[in-house]
Amino acid sequence: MNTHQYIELEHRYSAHNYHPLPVVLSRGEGPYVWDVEGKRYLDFLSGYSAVNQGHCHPRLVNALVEQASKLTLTSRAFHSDKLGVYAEFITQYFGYDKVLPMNTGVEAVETAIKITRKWGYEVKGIPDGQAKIVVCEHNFHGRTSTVISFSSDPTARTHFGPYMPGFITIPYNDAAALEEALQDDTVAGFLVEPIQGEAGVVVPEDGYLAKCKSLCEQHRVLFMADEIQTGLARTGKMLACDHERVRPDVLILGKALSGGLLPISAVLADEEVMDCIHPGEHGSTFGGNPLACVVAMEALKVLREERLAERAAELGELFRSELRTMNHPLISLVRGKGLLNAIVINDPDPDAAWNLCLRMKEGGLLAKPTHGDKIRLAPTLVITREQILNATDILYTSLGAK
Ligand code: IF1
Repeated sequence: MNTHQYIELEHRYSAHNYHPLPVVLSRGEGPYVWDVEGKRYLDFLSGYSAVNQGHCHPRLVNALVEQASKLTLTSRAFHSDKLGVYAEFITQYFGYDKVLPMNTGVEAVETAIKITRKWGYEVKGIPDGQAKIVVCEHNFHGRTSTVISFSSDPTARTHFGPYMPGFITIPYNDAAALEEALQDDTVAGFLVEPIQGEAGVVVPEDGYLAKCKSLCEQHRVLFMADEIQTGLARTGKMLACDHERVRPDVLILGKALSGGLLPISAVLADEEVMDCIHPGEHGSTFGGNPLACVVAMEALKVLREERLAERAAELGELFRSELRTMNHPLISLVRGKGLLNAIVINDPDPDAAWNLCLRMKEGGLLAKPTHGDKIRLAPTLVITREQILNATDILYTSLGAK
């Protein structure tokens, strides 16, 4: 079959819950993917930062294959020989007392919400049923019914009600707004993306996270960092919070925790928080399965041993500098940190960003617009300097004459 036939098949039998770029991929290796006609592309979306280690990293594939032939799932009805080893590894890796392993990112966000509410009642002493969590406008934390309840995006919310109560929305990048919200002593947590990814890679001002963490400490509120997209070396540090030396009370990870091989997520916290959860109160069939434990440990080792955070920092500077010196009238803004970047397209045509992505695709560079006029540009972190420069050449050519 060819591209058109694969797309037709998907359209016929799969729900229309996405509008993908018209490309059908069949192979990935490092920074590259190939379509069914054998054309090679630089992947500048990287599974929305799930493939930080590069497509099909050999160490991760080997770890997966080896464990898959031994034991993949015990459920949590029994122990496995991998969970304790993994839990020790990841808690020491990030410096927390305990981890609660889940699968998808939104499951980890839901887990963080449940743990924070329970801590609010049982430790902070909030009257039962009254705990609130502060969230930011233009957030993206996943697509379950609870999480879209506090989305500010009509597309995410319309006709999915009734909505989960208990959330207060404030403007992003506005510590004063958080201070005001925290006057309410029924607030248990503040859930925030260190950089708003889906909103178009919105980087808050320097010091914002540190100010918010300090306010949370003053008001005995848990600082809950959703590092599902910004974590794991993507922004040039192991965690985006590390840029401000902020230590979240609740750390939420996903995506590249598996290097894109299978869904793995995690919530990390110290015992005062994590020990509010007792046997039978939370979990999932696949959470902490031995296959995920083995892959996640290898994925974290690869990030460190291949120095992918340092690489993201260095190549991110190069990339933004190249984009800015292009000085192309169609690019009104370049923003990002490390290798999580976006350009804002300056064109009245609502399809301008989409059409630019189509031209980039023809040139061998894959990316997709977010919220209309912004194009996220997030390669795998194993990309080389030469490949970054190749990508900027393709982008420049696709932009057309000034
Ligand atoms: C889709 C967006 C990105 C996330 C943050 C939690 C989750 C995500 C900060 C939930 C997931 C993914 C979801 C995917 C596309 C992608 C995305 F455009 F949807 F918003 F990256 F920006 N917190 N983001 O970014 O993790 O449950 O998906 O594992 O739903 O289309 P998940």
